[in-house]
Amino acid sequence: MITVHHLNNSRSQRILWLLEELGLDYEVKRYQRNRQTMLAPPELRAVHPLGKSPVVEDGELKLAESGAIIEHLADRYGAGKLAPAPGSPERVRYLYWLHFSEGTAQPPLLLKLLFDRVKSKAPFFVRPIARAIADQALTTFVLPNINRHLDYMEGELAKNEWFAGPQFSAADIQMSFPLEASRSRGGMDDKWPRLMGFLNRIHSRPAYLRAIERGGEYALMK
Ligand SMILES: N[C@@H](CCC(=O)N[C@@H](CS)C(=O)NCC(=O)O)C(=O)O
Repeated sequence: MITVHHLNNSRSQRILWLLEELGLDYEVKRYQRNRQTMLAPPELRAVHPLGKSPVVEDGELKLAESGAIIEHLADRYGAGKLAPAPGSPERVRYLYWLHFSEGTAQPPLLLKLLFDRVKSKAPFFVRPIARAIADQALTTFVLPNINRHLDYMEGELAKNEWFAGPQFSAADIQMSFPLEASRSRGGMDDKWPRLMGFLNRIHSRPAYLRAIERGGEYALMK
């Protein structure tokens, strides 16, 4: 039996979606973010030392890190369905986007979340200074990087319908989270029509909808 340690409104939603695409049975153990801090509850530390989600148990194996989990599950159970054949050009693109998602796309989106929070939550007496510093970081580094990433991904989807090529793959599942986060807090809108179209296409997939029912609340932080 596969068990997914799932945090509400989080990356672990992708794992539920992948398991639905693969048609596998699985158990979901749910954890709720702290409403003030938005951090994971301490019980997740008992599952994995980093205390983050997702973590998957697959028999004896316990694995964290979305990209590794997705690669493992698609290879072990996909029978070639969601991962292009090793050695093919699609496989190389598949690996690239599997890593790009967390390695390149996510960092400025996390910084956006943090600096926006600094601006709204800094103590009253330092707020003007905190805002000035946050704005400086946002305008010089964070927003230009988010926009460059969006332009780049838009251009890549002009070449193929899906990230790895003409076929939907687990790399599209991995890429869903930064694109959903970009739409929710990174300013992504109709200026990037292919990326918006990508979100529309994935959101209408039956497996995506079933995973939302299994996982519950999935509203990404602004
Ligand atoms: N790169 C890791 C990131 C894991 C991660 O940061 N997960 C978030 C959920 S979106 C989390 O558990 N946050 C709660 C916390 O840090 O306390 C992955 O892709 O699995």
